[in-house]
Amino acid sequence: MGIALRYLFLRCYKIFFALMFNLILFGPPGSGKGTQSVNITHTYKLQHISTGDLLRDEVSRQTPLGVEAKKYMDQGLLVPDEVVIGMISSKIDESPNARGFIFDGFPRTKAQAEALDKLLEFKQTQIHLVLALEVPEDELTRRLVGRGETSGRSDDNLEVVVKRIKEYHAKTEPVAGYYHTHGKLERVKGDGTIENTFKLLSKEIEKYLLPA
Ligand code: B4P
Repeated sequence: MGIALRYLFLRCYKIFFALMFNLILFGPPGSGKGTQSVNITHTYKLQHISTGDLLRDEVSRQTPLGVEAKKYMDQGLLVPDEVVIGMISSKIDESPNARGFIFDGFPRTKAQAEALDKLLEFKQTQIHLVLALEVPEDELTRRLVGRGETSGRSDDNLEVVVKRIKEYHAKTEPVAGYYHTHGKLERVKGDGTIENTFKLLSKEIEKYLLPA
């Protein structure tokens, strides 16, 4: 399809079928969700919602929620669903005029995925695409332990990273099956450079949305 025709098609699609474009960036800890979200947010002008960042903010302000969440995060465990779902709901409400959202690190359980569907349905929108970053486990460990050497993040040490990856396989990986069943999942190789991974992700996004 020529560029002009593709542009016209995408515009019509947006007008008739979707007033927003909502994307989930999915993958194991250290797969680059946070890193790539920054590039995607900048290029496509989507509103970035990272549950990891929101939780770390609560922790640093020592709110009751943060004090509770820290107990789980420091052990490499997922924070309870009801805490995370409540946070997401108010975050979506803060940006009623967003072009769309990029959900980074959320949903991480099937209960969170179902809750997100309900929240978006209430706002007469939906998840359009789920991009799952695939990175070998030894590379995940290398990245996170490497970051821990400079970031001071209490969950980026070998012992906790191993638990986070285990928690991912037990509770989060099944979420990919949920979106696959709904025909929304695309797998993308995430073990190349940051730039190459961004190109692969952009190729998938631009089937729906052009840069703003
Ligand atoms: P998150 O903050 O979501 O982060 P993450 O899984 O650690 O990493 P991400 O995939 O974003 O990797 P990043 O780009 O940072 O979670 C932290 C904790 O919060 C969880 O363990 C959990 O306890 C809690 N939590 C969060 N959301 C939750 C939810 N929905 N429900 C329950 N609990 C929740 O990259 C990692 C490193 O790799 C960086 O140093 C980066 O520079 C490097 N890197 C990235 N891409 C690279 C590349 N292509 N090549 C080389 N290095 C790369």
